[in-house]
Amino acid sequence: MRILLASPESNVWNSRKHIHMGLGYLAGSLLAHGYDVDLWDAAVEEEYESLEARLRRERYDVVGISAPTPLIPNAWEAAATAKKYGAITILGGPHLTLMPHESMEKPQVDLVVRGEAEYTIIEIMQALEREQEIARHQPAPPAPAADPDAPSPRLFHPEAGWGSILGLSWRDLDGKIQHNLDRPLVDDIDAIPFPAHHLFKIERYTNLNPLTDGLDMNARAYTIVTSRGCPFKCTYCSKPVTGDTWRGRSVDNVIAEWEWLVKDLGATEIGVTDDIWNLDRNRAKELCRALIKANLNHVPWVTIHGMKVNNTDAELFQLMKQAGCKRVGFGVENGDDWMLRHVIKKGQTVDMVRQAFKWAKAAKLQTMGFFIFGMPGETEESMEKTIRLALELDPDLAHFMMAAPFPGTEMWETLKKHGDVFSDQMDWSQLAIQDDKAHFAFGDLDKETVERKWHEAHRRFYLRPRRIARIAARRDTWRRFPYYLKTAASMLLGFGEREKAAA
Ligand code: B12
Ligand code: SF4
Repeated sequence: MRILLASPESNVWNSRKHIHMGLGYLAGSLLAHGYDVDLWDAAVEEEYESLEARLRRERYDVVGISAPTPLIPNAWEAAATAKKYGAITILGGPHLTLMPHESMEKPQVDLVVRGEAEYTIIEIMQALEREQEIARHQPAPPAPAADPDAPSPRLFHPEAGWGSILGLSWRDLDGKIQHNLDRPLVDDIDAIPFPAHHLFKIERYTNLNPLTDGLDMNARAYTIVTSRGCPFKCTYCSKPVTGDTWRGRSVDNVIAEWEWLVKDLGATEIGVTDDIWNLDRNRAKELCRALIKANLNHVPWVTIHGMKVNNTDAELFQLMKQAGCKRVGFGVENGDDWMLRHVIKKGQTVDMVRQAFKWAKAAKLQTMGFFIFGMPGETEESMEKTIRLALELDPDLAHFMMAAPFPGTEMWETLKKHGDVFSDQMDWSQLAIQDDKAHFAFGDLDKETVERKWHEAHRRFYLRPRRIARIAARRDTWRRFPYYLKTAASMLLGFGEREKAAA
């Protein structure tokens, strides 16, 4: 049985293209069980060959499509295309874990998988094999389509064992949608096969931080997940798949994958994409020592997402530097302690942030800060404090984002209770976090003010003479000048859509 795993893409501005580890893990699991699997990632395929063209050129029995919330409309579209070419369609990923029923109501979606899926996907393939056997004797009727031009949803024989696959949503022979019990998080994550890194067309992906390192389309930038989950509950954070418990891989298991990336696949940069890489500080230090011992510290690596400021110390940053780490990213979020404590609930203070940056800079690591604007309860004054903190910390890269309410988060619940912007007709594609539009107004704070402060943050941070001089002195700035101009247009010089309309 041939399987294509696909990631659709929105037209949201994004500075980088990273490999999709969810699909990589699923492909790794399928290969380990002897299945024939290919990847199609719109981020790097679309300009060469559309999904439709691929499906026309090659026949796949199953097409699996991944979607975070803002990409779900693209995923439905991709499923409709796959269905046209006769494939069984499976959707999975964060949005499907949150809202499986919504997608099961689409006739072009045959199966929905909730949660981690390395084991679920194998059980699905096995059930499909049993299903083929059964269908030889008693074929399942297609469900009648309301619209004769619409695709018919696929119905499945319960005897094939569909009902016992945890984390699966499917349709029985009466066309009734069945949501099986949830699948518990995988306990022993060392037992999961490595992601199929070798299947990615790695030279088409960008380096991990093109904004500071140049847009190198030929970088061999891989990512690695050394742990899954996070016990914190920041009110904006959506982590439906990896969950609220932290599960670390053993140091030996991580080193084995790292060695494969460096020695066999020629990685030139590695990104650690854990939710919270340093929850267990001792393990983080052990991992650094092991990278040094295994001579893997000559390939630079960065923490893309997961450093929490209050799980750090000076020794950790020094060890990271010796282990080859080039840059650390921190969720700073806000410059106002009241906001951090009562609204964001991040379990950190502004002083903790200052201390972590000091240690990281002393270890000669580059720094990156993530800042959020427009959380419920935010004021113009708290946003001003955030801008001032960004200027004071002066990271090499500051990511300013506008709060995006994902279902399942505390922020979503707050807005549902008090806000008036939500309905069942939500346009999910509007929830992209790298967009230049505020996603909601709350209390006295209107969208225009949030957008104005967000643009102001970019201008005040990036247009400082010292900063411009630093960027101008870099050789690759001039190599990628057109790309810089495009970024500047949307973030530095631009106005939000609403500001433009009001002007
Ligand atoms: C690295 C990362 C990125 C990278 C790489 C993107 C990628 N697609 O992997 C970059 C920077 C490019 C990125 C971009 C975006 N990201 Co991102 N990203 C992450 C991060 C930190 C790690 C992803 C990861 O490796 N997870 C580990 C793997 C094992 O889990 P997984 O991908 O969920 O896959 C498992 C299951 O979901 C399931 N599954 C997934 N796909 C499928 C498909 C099928 C058919 C099946 C059966 C199962 C299945 O099986 C997989 C194995 O168990 C996560 C946080 C997190 N912990 O997941 C955020 C996260 C996924 N990102 C998020 C968002 C919002 C985005 C953007 C939409 C941001 C934007 N522009 O607005 C874009 C979308 C880009 C895209 N095409 O997907 C949100 C999604 C929230 C939500 N409710 O949907 C997360 C959860 C962060 C957060 N806490 O808010 N991201
Ligand atoms: S933002 Fe980071 S620390 Fe907070 S809950 Fe999400 S993963 Fe955990």
